[in-house]
Amino acid sequence: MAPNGKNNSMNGSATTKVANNPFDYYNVDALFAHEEKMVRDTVRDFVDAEVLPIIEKHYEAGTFPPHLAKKMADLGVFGITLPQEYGCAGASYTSYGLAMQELERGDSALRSFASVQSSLVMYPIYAYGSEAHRMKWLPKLATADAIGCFGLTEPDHGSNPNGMITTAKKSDGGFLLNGAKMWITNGTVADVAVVWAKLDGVVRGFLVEKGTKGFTAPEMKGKHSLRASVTSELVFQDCEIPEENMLPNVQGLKGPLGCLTQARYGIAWGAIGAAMACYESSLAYAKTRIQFGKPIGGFQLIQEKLVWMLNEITKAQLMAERLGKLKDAGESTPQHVSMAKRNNVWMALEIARIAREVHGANGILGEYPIMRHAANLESVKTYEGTHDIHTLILGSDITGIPAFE
Ligand code: TGC
Ligand code: FAD
Repeated sequence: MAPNGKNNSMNGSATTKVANNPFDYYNVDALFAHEEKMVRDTVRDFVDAEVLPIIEKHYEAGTFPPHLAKKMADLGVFGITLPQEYGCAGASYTSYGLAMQELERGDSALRSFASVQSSLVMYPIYAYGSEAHRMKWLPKLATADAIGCFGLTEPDHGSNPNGMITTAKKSDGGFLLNGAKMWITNGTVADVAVVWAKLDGVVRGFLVEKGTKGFTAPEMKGKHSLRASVTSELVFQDCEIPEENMLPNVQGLKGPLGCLTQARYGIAWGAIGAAMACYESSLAYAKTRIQFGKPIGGFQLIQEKLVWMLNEITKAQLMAERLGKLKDAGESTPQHVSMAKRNNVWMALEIARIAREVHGANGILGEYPIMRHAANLESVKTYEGTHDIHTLILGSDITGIPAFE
């Protein structure tokens, strides 16, 4: 109440609103369509019921919970924006974003799984594949009866994929693939790999099926980040690919970069989910942890941290919501996506670090989600274009002078 005895809030309950929905200070919710909120709430319930109770155990063990792939498929999150004729949901990009936000509130590994399956495997098959490719793979990938991976990065070519040395050479009835990819999410468990290689110096996409002669996908071990995600090498030694397994409808680096734009969009939303989890835990902790005879949430320095978190989450939500609208209208550019990926992942990682401070020593325990998100977000800040590469993409766009050359 204000000193004059009147309630200062326009709707009469500003503080109640925060208490009821600690993540949505500006009622961004009102900007989403009914179906979009339904998608978000369905994925949110799934994460609360099926992911949060088990994820820390899997993170510690360094395993992805395999049964969750089918459950995510049942929610319709794989290839969620693709047409229904291929067994997909045909939903809006905003729905896709909200689903990614909720998955990453659970763990970045789940959002990674969905990003790769949807944006890096189903999208190129849909956008660059033949009708036969679409019919063969999309329905199976939508139901998780097949798992996919995306091989672009090489041991010596990360930020600069155009330098790739993996080659495809024409052979009788197809191609021989030689080279290696590294850091490939889901490589070991994938039934199909979308692999980018140079054919006569031009980047082309190939569908490499599990069990193909000359193809192996050993798992990479020793990660201290994204521990609940499978990461692999892909090795091709005179790997024989049938002619019909080349994606016919794209040539050049714009093929893989077009897929990255789809996945980076999902990450821009997903990062908000990780930030929400850290903020929610911090707010609850600050209200209950007593030091110097009162809850630490009563100290100005802790309040500043909480306000900073909520302020940044609110800005990130508005940016993602606007980006979703642009994308649904077909008006977004890759640079718009770069800005949101760059900002929102940075914001989430900063929030995770500040959340760890709010939790004091308890912040390093697996009992709280903080260190898991912080460690995961180090990968998220690096993959799909590092923070600095997105800075340079934007710098090039606004000055007209590319810094890469
Ligand atoms: P550049 O000359 O700029 O572009 C080559 C062609 O591509 C077009 N293009 C794009 N098209 C669609 N979407 C985009 N985002 C695009 N960016 C560029 C461009 O118009 C051009 O087309 P055309 O018709 O003229 O040929 O290429 P560049 O070699 O100078 O590269 C620029 C740079 C550095 C920005 C690019 O190489 C880059 O983005 N590097 C970062 C690499 C990266 O993000 N790798 C990600 C690997 S996959 C991954 O991390 C998955 S993690 C999954 C998970 O677990 O969630
Ligand atoms: P580098 O390119 O070697 O960069 C090292 C540093 O140099 C960075 O700080 C970078 O910003 C900086 N730098 C590079 N170039 C410049 C420049 N021109 N100006 C200024 N600074 C520069 N890849 C896939 O293809 N498929 C996947 O499924 C996949 N999954 C991944 C999963 C995980 C867990 C991780 C960690 C990575 C994954 N990646 C995947 C690879 C990821 O995309 C690359 O790690 C990323 O693109 C960066 O490449 P790099 O690690 O080789 O770093």
